[in-house]
Amino acid sequence: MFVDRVKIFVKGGDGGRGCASFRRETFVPMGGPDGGNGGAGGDVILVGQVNQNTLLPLRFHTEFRAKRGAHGGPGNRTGREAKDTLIQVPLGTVVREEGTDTVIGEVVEDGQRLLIAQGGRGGRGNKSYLSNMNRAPRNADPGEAGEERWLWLDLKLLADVGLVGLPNAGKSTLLSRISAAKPKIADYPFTTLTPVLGMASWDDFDFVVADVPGIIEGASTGAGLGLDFLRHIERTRVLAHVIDSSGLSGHDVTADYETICKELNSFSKALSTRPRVLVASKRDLAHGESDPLPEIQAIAKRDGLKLFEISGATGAGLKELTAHLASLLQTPREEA
Ligand SMILES: Nc1nc2c(ncn2[C@@H]2O[C@H](COP(=O)(O)OP(=O)(O)OP(=O)(O)O)[C@@H](O)[C@H]2O)c(=O)[nH]1
Ligand SMILES: [Mg+2]
Repeated sequence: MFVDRVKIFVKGGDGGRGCASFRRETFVPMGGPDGGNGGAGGDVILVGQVNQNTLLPLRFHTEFRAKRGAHGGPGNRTGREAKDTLIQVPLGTVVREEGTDTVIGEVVEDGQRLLIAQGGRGGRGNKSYLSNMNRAPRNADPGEAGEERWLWLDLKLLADVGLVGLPNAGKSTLLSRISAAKPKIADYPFTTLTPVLGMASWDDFDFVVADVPGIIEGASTGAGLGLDFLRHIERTRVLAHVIDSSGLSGHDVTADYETICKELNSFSKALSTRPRVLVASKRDLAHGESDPLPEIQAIAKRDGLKLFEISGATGAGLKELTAHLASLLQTPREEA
């Protein structure tokens, strides 16, 4: 199961109590106040982890309470600050407040820290109330309560290229050939159930390719694996639309093509204008009259898209495709 949305409860540690105490020493008759302040409670902080790619661990552990600060002590002893509670999350984690849906922040870099629940300040000890007006203050404060709230964490994968297409089109096969990723590949639809990322490279330029589950009609409103994974490709910079061109799928390629475009467009405006290339897959299987390539070429021409003919089996066309994707990504955004 790929978990990309979890709800968690977080609470910063309470501040330690301030201390009310007076110096008592032999030969010092009227010792002044010497109660120290309480220590601050720990914060709850998210930390970006490049090696992590799901929010799954947070499904089993949903409550995070940071430690309270130590209480102040006599002899001006300040309570120790509590350690922060760190939660490791994958890059692309977006945090929203439950109820209001306000975005609190987003973790996008390795090691990036995002404060999600502040620890309370320590209470003042009576020493800090000492003034000319009050030489013997007896008041000390309790620590401030730590901030607490419910949050939604959503994961959006950060990839440069998103592979989109119908189930069984050959997306995972393509990813496995242009990167070291080992997605599951099989001759049935919906083999890929969770997005898989792979790192492809061309001439020292590395880029991340996301293989997502196949898209079917109605995906943008939740059909099939639906919205969950369309979110993942929302932020890719380039889409590679993979079309089975073996002629053996029994599908009408133009209708298939339109289905995917329609779903992407209705999911998000931004996706509909994303730079796109067409990939005719499984070329090694195509032959004769049933070869749908002319139809795919016509679509490419009509929509002004660059077309790549590839085969995951023979490796044909993969270099050209990888080189082109790399060059698209290296072009500044406005021109890409
Ligand atoms: N001969 C040949 N078979 C291919 C090629 N590409 C994919 N296949 C086969 O087509 C089937 C589907 O390939 P996948 O890569 O799993 O397809 P997918 O698009 O990832 O499918 P989903 O994950 O279900 O959306 C598998 O049996 C592959 O072995 C190719 O270039 N040539
Ligand atoms: Mg797949």
